[in-house]
Amino acid sequence: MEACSPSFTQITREISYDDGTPEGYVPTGFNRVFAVRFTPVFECYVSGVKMYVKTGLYGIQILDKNLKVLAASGPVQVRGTGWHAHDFTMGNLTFKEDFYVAVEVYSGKLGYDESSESQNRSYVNSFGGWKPSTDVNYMIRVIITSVEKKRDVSKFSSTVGGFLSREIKNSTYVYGSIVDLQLADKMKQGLGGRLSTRYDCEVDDHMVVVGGPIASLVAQKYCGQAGIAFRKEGENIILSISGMEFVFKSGEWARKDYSIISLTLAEEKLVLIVAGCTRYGTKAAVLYLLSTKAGLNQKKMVLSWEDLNNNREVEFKEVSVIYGG
Ligand SMILES: [Ca+2]
Ligand SMILES: [Ca+2]
Repeated sequence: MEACSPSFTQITREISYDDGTPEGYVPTGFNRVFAVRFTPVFECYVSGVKMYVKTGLYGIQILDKNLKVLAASGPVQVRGTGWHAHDFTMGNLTFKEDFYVAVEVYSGKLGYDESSESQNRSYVNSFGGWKPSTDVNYMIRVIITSVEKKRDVSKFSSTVGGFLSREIKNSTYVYGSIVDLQLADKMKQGLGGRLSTRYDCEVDDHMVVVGGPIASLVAQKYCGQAGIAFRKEGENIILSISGMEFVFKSGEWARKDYSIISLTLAEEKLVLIVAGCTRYGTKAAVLYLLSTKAGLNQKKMVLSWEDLNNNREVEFKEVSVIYGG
């Protein structure tokens, strides 16, 4: 299970297996194709190819791990000796496993590196068959760009009920205290999903944030984005949302509480906040979701709990919705 993965950003990297200086050049011949096998360090597409060549005419090919040609470009006219970079954007071809970049020499010469240890990644195709070139590293490099994790946010649920019947199964529960962890576990057992492995830990998945911002920085961040605030005033805690305020009075500990259930879209994921002013309110919201499940067509709701039977326990029948929007 993944936890605390950083927010995703696109990365571009050059992969090279030579030391940058040529010790020689492959001889010009008929239909000679030279290839280097690349191992991507992350799922990527190819965005550019570099080759160390002399003046001449060259073709470039991208091949899969079985040396089947997937794409080709050229011929390209190159002038002068040195590294020549070519844009080679193929956003539709992505690689997780080894692939090859081949340079076809129509005229001119491709450099090879002998002064660094052979990486056993160089191959030559002569007269129709690929053979390893064990002693050299052909001077071909590739520029890769990580595959961006674009999600289609238009297909996400827009109501709490939709989220409970769909995305919650692929969500991670985030919590800031042991009490909230126990409630998150209860929700998980009833509604699906997985628990974060660590306290107060941001994830890239859809999230269910259990508990309020007083115990959790993650809750603080997403409450802020959803326009929800829990603030302390003396011993009291004030929940404010959509211009309304609900006051938990410290004298009503384990007797009364208010809580929020709120679904928001943030950074290409859904975040369901389930939080009370105290642990009792959080439990009230969890019980409400477990009992009501699908059918909730709101985005945000304020719940009120009152310990009607005076047992200092939260029961579903003691929970009521006082605002929904
Ligand atoms: Ca060298
Ligand atoms: Ca009770």
